[in-house]
Amino acid sequence: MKRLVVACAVAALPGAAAAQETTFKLVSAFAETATYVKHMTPWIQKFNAEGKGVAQINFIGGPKAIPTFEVGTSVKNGVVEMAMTTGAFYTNLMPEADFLKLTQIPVAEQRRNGAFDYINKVWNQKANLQYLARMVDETPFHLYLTKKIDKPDLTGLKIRTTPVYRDFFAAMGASLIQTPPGEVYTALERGVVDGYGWPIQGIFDLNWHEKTKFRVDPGFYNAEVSIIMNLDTWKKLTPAQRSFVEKQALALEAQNGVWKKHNEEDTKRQAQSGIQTISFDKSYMDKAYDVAWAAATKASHEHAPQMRKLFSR
Ligand code: 173
Repeated sequence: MKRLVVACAVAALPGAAAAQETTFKLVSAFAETATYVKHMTPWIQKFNAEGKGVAQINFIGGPKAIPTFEVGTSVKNGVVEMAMTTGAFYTNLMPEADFLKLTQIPVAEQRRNGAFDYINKVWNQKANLQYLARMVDETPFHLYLTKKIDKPDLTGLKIRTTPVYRDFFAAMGASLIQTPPGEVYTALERGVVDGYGWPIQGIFDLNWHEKTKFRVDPGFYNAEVSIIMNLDTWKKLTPAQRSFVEKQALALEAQNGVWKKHNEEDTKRQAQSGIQTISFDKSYMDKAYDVAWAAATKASHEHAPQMRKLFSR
């Protein structure tokens, strides 16, 4: 009997230590060479340096570890505890995921006006996710083409899409082909697509500029890339771990000012690499929002109207 008690006490020790420090496996839905990963890496280093004895992040890798469109499900099910991804990649869990592209106010303001809490209410209920930090913000999407157009009409063109652009490009008459980012280059190279949607920043990451001839202006929506966590993992954290994670989440968001610089640099670099711009008027952008909110309202009567109120200027 005495022996057994001793054994239990010893066995309890590593358990107690583990409750102090927890490790989250994190995957990226974007390739490891992406600017988004480069932006996140120093954040993880700082997280781990400051989180000794509290919480650590173990970066597993990009889409080679978990395919882009399966990342959301993997976090929902707890296969990994965390991910860097965008809502368009996990609409299989809930249509609302893709509504984050429609935010017209920066994340700091979303935290003040209740949008952030609303997102978390939906993310918790519908996808077993905790929405932790938005790390790409105030960055428009654009349509990129290999062929010239002289009006906003994509009839006869095959365009690479994700849920972000689907309804807008379809409304302009495009034939749509959905691919993860990792397949865009090959699709362009083989002529499978005549263009693609992507933010203003990042087309150089996977050499798409080599195959791109035109960018259509203005941009539309607001590219969202965020850190999400499995909700069970979140609930199990001690108060100290939770406040540490929240502090790090805010620190990551505080760096969102860099996107303005990245966006300006990439705009210049696109021009330097010979990409011409095709410019349409503001009605092009207005149509992008109208089409997206109409689709959102259809997909979620429950949440789209309130999200629209909280996300709009
Ligand atoms: O893959 C995409 O075009 C996409 O949906 C996206 C979303 C946010 C940032 C970058 C790309």
